[in-house]
Amino acid sequence: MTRVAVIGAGPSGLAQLHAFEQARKKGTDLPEIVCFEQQSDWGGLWNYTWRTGLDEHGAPVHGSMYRYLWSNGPKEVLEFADYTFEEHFGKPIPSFPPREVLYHYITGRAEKDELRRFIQFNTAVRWIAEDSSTGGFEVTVESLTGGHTRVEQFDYVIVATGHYSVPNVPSYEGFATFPGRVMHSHDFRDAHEFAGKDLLVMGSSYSAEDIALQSKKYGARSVTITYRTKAMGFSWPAGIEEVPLLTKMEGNTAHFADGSTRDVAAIVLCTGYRHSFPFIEDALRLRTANELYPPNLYRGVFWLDNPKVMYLGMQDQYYTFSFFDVQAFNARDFVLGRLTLPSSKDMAGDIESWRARQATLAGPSDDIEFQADHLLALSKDVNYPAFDLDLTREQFRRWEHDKEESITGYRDKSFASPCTGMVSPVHHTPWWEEFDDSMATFMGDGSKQADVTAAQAGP
Ligand code: FAD
Ligand code: NA7
Repeated sequence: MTRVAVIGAGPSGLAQLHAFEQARKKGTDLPEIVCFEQQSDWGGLWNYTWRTGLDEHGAPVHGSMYRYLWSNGPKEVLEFADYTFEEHFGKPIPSFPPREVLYHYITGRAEKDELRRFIQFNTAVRWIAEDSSTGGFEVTVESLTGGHTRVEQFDYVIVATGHYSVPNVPSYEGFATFPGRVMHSHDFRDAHEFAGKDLLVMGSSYSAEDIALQSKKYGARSVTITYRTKAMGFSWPAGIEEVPLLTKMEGNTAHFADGSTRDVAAIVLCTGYRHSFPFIEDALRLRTANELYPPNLYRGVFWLDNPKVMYLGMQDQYYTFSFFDVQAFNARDFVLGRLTLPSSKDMAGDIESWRARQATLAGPSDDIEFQADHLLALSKDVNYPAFDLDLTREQFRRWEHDKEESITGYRDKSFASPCTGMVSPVHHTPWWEEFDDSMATFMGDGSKQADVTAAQAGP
């Protein structure tokens, strides 16, 4: 029997299992699907852990999410087309939910599908190698609870291990003698840690933006953000400011490229992550920066030199859950023989044309159009349910505008579902004043607000 290995049970891996399960429900005989997940439960990054450093098995902690994390984009742009928020929660909910609510949504669909039956938890993939005698793969897995290692044969391998877990950690002069804490955003867990302190945040992307805001919200005395290429340029609340790149630390004193200085008590490096696949042999290993169209992946999914190896969710991400779904439908249909890939030369040409366009992108608006077009192209040959993709393009544009208008207020806006057209209610408490991110509080009286939305809703 044909065997398919899915590595990881985060949103991408679960999307893959869901895609297969959808086919099975429609009468397709499935190959044997085995999903290996090194953690004890599913949800990937959304499965919050307090741990940092090494996990209970002595392996690097996968989790990079932190307490009080709220969705950084409207939930409407990531909604599963075949399992809407309204279906899951039984009522419309606001557009920017906290982590626990999104976790509930992602795993709710997986529960409904009973996907646990495909997954071996506490099982880490240690090595994947081509098996030239069969044309398939030898996959070495380790049971973390039993301590046993075994080798299994598979015909297809789908890598869904994420790429926001292995931190990119630069070093700057003076870090070694800095008398405070230097940490990467991967290890950031609770903004209360910096209450009353002067904090230095390095970076100018999503993590820097959010961790600076979180830290101020939960009581940091000041937050200085140091950027390498370009300031984010938002209208920051009092107590947050952006300065050019750090040149060195001298004791507690940070020196910046414009000659200014600040005394700080702690440093958070929001300097991004590395795509890391130490468990895949060289010939199959994706090597890429965090970009929208990584090299050597046809459709952003199929490994050019051997398309029986597929990667999900490896792009820099504007679209997430629905994008993973459409990728997973492509991978599924290839495995089921419903999707035929072009010649290697044509696949290489296609990758190059996307990457050539990628090289011309001038900023987030272009990026969003690019990724929406990518999603559209991926949808063409598979039967993923239709949703209003053009509405999501517009919503992303509005979201960008909302952030420019108010970096502390953009999460208070409301959007319409691209699947049902239902307009979300506005959350009962402005995000900047909401210190409780629990699902109970979030859901508490959300329904009471449903009737105020029509006046405030945009696209
Ligand atoms: P992951 O969620 O990383 O899951 C990968 C899974 O693979 C994990 O469960 C891991 O344990 C498992 N795994 C890894 N290696 C192995 C191995 N060798 N063997 C077995 N199992 C393995 N996206 C949004 O849409 N909205 C947000 O607001 C948002 N906020 C974010 C905030 C932070 C701080 C970060 C880091 C990311 C955020 N993201 C957000 C993006 C996030 O990448 C996606 O939402 C999503 O989690 C990606 O899913 P994934 O399955 O591809 O990867
Ligand atoms: P990103 O989006 O990859 O951004 C990384 C940032 O780190 C970016 O601003 C980089 O600056 C900066 N960087 C990288 N290396 C350095 C060095 N050596 N010195 C100074 N600055 C550096 O990662 P994020 O963590 O923000 O976001 C990843 C995901 O997590 C995202 O999906 C969010 O939803 C949460 P550059 O602009 O390249 O000069």
